Amino acid sequence: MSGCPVTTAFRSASVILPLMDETVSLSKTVEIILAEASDDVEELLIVVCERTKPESMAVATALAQRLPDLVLIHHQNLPFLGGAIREAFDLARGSHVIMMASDLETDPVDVPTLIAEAKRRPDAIIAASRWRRGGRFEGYSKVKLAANWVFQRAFAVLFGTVLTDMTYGYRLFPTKVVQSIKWEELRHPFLFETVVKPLRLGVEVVEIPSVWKARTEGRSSNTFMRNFEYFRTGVKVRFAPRNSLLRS
Ligand SMILES: Nc1nc2c(ncn2[C@@H]2O[C@H](COP(=O)(O)OP(=O)(O)OP(=O)(O)O)[C@@H](O)[C@H]2O)c(=O)[nH]1
Ligand SMILES: [Mg+2]
Repeated sequence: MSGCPVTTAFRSASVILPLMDETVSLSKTVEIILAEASDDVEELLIVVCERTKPESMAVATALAQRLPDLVLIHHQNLPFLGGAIREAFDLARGSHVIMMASDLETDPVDVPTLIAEAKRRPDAIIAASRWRRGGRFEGYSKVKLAANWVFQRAFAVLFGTVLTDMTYGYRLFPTKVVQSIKWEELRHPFLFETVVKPLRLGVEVVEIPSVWKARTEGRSSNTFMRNFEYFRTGVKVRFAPRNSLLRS
């Protein structure tokens, strides 16, 4: 029904960690993932670009030296956050991929829960939600919170889904699903594209609650005005012919 290849079992997860200006946050993210889920992790794909800070690069290099079988540093060719994740999708060797950040806003403590759920539902996308009971936002501005809620409700209706959080860049996907879809976004709206395209293709999406905490290190690479680009992405995908969403 979905037009995407089927995944019948969870084997391992490739964890994608895009990196710009994080140091301690990256180390902590890796430490927590390895303490909580190392048996299920295939690889940690740290994606860097020419704007990645030298001190962040140094932390990534040290991790790759300490964990040569696990950590891979990829220098992206496509620009921006979407470009970083799209290239990591194609590199992933695990049966599943986890899209998250290295700024601790996507709480790494939830990685084992994403994986446990994927073991029960290997063909589904497991999405972290800040709006589900048990999840929340800490340190998010009131204006952004209200705009986020209205956006979530409007696009849930437009896509006929009960999902509560379609813009959070913290999800686990079957690798075959992300490698079969034609991705277009390069900037932050990619985080939304990665749920709406699978939804249109009939892929099941399951949510788990998650707590988002504003980063204490580095800065967001997104701007408030860019959030309006998410509308264009949503409307375009909603009315695109299904077969145009897949790679040929
Ligand atoms: N390699 C790479 N990493 C990036 C790029 N842009 C952002 N990142 C990293 O991706 C993660 C998420 O980026 P943020 O800018 O914090 O995005 P966000 O928290 O989803 O967005 P807001 O909530 O709107 O601030 C962070 O760990 C960033 O360092 C990029 O162009 N290339
Ligand atoms: Mg962030």
